[in-house]
Order: sequence, then structure tokens, then C-alpha cells
Amino acid sequence: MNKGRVIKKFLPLVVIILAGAILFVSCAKEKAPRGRAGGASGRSDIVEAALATYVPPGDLDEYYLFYSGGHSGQIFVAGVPSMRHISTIPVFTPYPGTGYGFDDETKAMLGEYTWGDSHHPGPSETNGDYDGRWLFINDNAQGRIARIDLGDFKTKQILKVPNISANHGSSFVTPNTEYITMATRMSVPIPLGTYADVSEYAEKYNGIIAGIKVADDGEMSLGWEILVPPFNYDLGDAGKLVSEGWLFWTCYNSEREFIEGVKLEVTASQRDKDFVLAVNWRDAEKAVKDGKAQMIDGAPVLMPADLPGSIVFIPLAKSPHGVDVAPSGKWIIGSGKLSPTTTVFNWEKALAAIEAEDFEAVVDDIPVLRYEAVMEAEVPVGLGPLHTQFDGKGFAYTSLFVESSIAKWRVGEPWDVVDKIPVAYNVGHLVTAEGETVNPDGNYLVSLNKLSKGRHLSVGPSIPESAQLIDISGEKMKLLYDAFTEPEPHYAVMIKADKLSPYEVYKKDKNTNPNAIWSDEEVRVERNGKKVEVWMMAVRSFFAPDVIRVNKGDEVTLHITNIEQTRDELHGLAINDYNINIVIDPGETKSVTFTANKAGVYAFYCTNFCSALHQEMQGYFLVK
Ligand code: RUQ
Ligand code: CUA
Repeated sequence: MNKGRVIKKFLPLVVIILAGAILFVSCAKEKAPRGRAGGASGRSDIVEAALATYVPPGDLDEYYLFYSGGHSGQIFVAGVPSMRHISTIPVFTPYPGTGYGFDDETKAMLGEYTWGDSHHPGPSETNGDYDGRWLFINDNAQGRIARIDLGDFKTKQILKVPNISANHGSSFVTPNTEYITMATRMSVPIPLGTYADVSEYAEKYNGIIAGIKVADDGEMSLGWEILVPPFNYDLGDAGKLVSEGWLFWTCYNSEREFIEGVKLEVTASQRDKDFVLAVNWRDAEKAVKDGKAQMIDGAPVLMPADLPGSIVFIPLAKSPHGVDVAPSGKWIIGSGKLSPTTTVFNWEKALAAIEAEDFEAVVDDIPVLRYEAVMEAEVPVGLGPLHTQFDGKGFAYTSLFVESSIAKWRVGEPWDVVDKIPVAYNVGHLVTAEGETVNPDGNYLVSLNKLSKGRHLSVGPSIPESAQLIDISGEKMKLLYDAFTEPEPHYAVMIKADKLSPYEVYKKDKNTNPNAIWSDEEVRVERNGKKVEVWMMAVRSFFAPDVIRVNKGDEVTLHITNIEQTRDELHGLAINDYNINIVIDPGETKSVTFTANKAGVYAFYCTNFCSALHQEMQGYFLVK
């Protein structure tokens, strides 16, 4: 066959393939932003799933996914439906990539700790809807809570709260961001630092629940604390609409035992039911204003007796974990790790029961609502229910740890399970798009699985966690994608991308740092005894000054401004062998203070590749 004939023969085929490819790309382009697998096309499920998650180069995802990094102390940011990791926000842990924890300000924010255990991101809300201003996250290890500014995706505040031991039931935000929850997971003697043997657990140990107040500018402060029995307070949620004004926490170990050498998993599973604790935060706020609190370690602490009708227990089977308020606020849904059902409480009935003082018991001055009076349904979701999320169509989705699946069930009569999907494996939290708002989007669900058991290339004995994207837009749930994550995502939130408008640079005229400089003339070095202060400038592709001379033993402070006003033009300042690693975004000023404790010549250089001559962006730190 000659060349001409070959081309002629295959031309139609080439045209068909090309047309197919164009159709594929334009289909994907059209489909991807809406994303969900279609179904009726006749394509295989795998092709459907690929099309539904494929975000073509240059296109953007529909949602932000913020998922907690657990004991890595960070938050990871990904896009949905692509599940591509976009960014890491360091919160409780230094992160050399962004210089977090190396400059004076962030080092001070981290304080004495080099790690934290970030569990539950909670976005700020207005009228019960995510408003894109801030993201809060708790430290499950150190009684802390942090605020991230969604303008620049940076941690702006870490608040350490007295008396809280292991802040797990956090960070759940009220519908207008008045308060965020905090709670003790492991009870200890109060105040922290008090010694009492575990043999005195029942008498001398206590839990604390707290309301963290948020000011208009996002600044967090402690509003109030309540001293509660020595149970383990676990997950929480904030009421909305029907239940607006109330905060909820589950608790386990209402046996109030910690017997040395006897497994807590046994002792804490004796009772048939533990509780959901409900607190009216407005009443708690008022009680503190009325002077009812006593100060313990600098915190205003209320006793349950100070809050008649404003703090109650609701019985919940069995070793409760998650509690989630449905979008209407009427249904409070609690799950017990050892129970095959998830329990729905009717908050309207609960309010009536509180009003009528329809209690079955009183535990440490906290009335217990009568289970039958407030329970609406026990939904047979399956084994090991943990957490529940919602779509906008009247369905709830509950993660089943033991069963490794997700149950979809109807919120309302006949309260039946309508679908189930297996996940790989042992799901903990799950999240739906805008799933904790008054108006969930549904569309997607991410299953945050505790074990992935090697559904990926092997990386040795320790393997990543898995996050599976599931399409929940149709009647049947469909698995779309397996993503893998660093340790260890607990909860996540999915926020519509257009709710966020991060800024592109720090505008020069908005930089209020008194040490900012913007021109060569302002570059200077000042000595005051053994203190040396340097006002430095970084711009493509040099530092001014490029030589810094000090004496051994001097205390050196460098204030460095990146004068760029172009997006992504970062500069870094690393001083070799001095453990200095500062990253300065465009228009930003950072300071670092250290002692010049080693004599000699130390090169410094820019760590962020900023221009063709980035390698030349260097200088010398001379210590005589
Ligand atoms: S917990 S797997 Cu830290 Cu949120 Cu439930
Ligand atoms: Cu500045 Cu590289």
C-alpha cells in the first residue's frame, strides 16, 4: 500500500477518533462542573465516574473540601469533584513549606507546643449558612481552638482555654457564629494541674463544656464554662432553627469509672444508654452576666444548678459518638458505636418536656429527659453508626464503622433505610456538600475512611487514610473516586467554591505592620547595645541589605517586607545553619528574632523560586 492510499483508507477513522476526542473533552468540560454521574448514557459505571470527577486542565472544582489533618496538626484543602489536593494550612504544627512557626508571630501563637490534633473544622455561618469568612478547628490534645482566615487561608489565632482536657467536642459553630463549642473528652481534676489518683475518678475528676465567643472581627474568647460529671464528652453540634440557641454533645462512660488495669472499653459499656447533653447558650451567657459563675483558673465556671431548665441530658444508646442536628433543627440525631440503630430525637417534644419537667432522673443536678417522651425514631441503619450528614432532599447519610458502609435513610416517616453503599474501609466521619447548614446542597459525599488496606501502591506498613468521593445526586449512591490522604482526616467540610473570595496579594496600603518598608531608602540596620534590628526588603531578585554584620551573642531581629504586588511572587529567607526559614507573601512583612550564637559566615538565600535569577537571590550573614 502506498502512503496516499493508507491515509485515504484511514482518514475516516482518524476523523471519527478526533471527533470522539473533541466530544469527550467538551462533554467532560460541560459535565465536570456539575460533576455527577449521569446513568442513562449506556456508558460503563467506570467511565461515568471518570467523567464525573474529571476537571479538565484549567477548569475549577465546584467545592472546597477542608479536611482535618489529625495529629499532623494541619488542615488539607482539596477540590471536589476532582479530589485534587490544593493546599495545606498549618494550624497547630510548624510547617516549613510556608515558614509557619518560624517567624516571631506564628512561633508565639504555637507557644510551647509543636503539635496538635486537629479534628473538626467548623466554618463560620450567617443565618445557618456557611459565609466563607473563617474556619475554626479544635486541638483534641491541648484544650485549644484555632481560627483560620479564609481570605488568605492562614491561621490567625490559637486560643488555649483553661480547664479543658482534650478538646474533642469542638469546633461546632452556632448559626450566626456567636459561639463555638468546646468540651472535655478525658475528665481530669479541675483546675488542670490538680493531683488526684485515678482511684478517686468518680469523686474528684470532672468534665468541662465551654462556649467560645466570637467577636465581629473573628477574635475568639472564652464565654463560659460549665462543670459537668466525669464522663467523656465526645462529639457536638449547634442547634439551628427549631433548636436554635442550644448546643449538643454526646458523652460516654456515664458509668464514671476509670479502673486501673480494667479496660475502659469494658467498663464504659456497662450501661445501656449514655447521654446527649443539651445546653442553652444564651442562658449560660446570661448566668455569667448575672454573676453566677465562679472563677476557676481564670475562667467563669457555672454549675448545672445555676442553669435550671437550660441544661438537660437525653438518654442515648449505646456508647454514643456522633450527634448531628438536621437542617430543620427539629431532629437531633445521635449514634451509638455499639448500637445497630441511629436515634432521632424531636426537639419540639424536648422543649415541651423541659417545660413540663417531664424528667426520668436527675444526674448531678442535670435533669434527664424521659427517653420515650423525646425519641421520635430508632432507624435501623446498620452496625457501628457514627456520624450523620444531610442532603437538601430530606435524606440523611450515616457512616457505619463496623459495617464499612454508608446508609442513606429518610428523615421522616417511615424513617426507613433507602440505600446503602460499601466503602473501603471502616468509615469514620463523612461529609456532604454544605451538609451541616440549614440548606445542604447534597450532590457529593466524601467518606473519610480510617483504613485503606492498600488500595494504592504500597508505601510500607503504614498506609495512608482514604477519602472516597460518592455521588449522592440520584436515588442510588455511586462511588466515584478513591483519594488518599496524609494522617489523619477526622471531619471535613465541603463549601461551595463561590462562597470564598480569597485575596490575591496583601495590598501595600493595607499593610499596617509598623516595620514594613517599601523602598531602598528605608532599608537600615540599627544597633542598641547587644540588640541589632534590620529592616529588610525582598523583591525580584535580591535582598536589601544583602550583607548583615553582627557580633556573636547579639540578639538579632530581622523585619522583612516582600514589596511585590504580583500574585504568587513569594520570597523566602533562609539563613543556613541558623534554622531560619521565613516565607513572605507579596505585600507581607514578617519578623524573626534570634541570637547570633555561632560565629562565622552564613549564607542566606531565597527559598521560593521567584524568577529566572532566583538562584542569585542570596546574601551573607556575618557573625564576628
Ligand atoms: S471523631 S470518627 Cu474525632 Cu470526630 Cu468520629
Ligand atoms: Cu525570591 Cu527566589
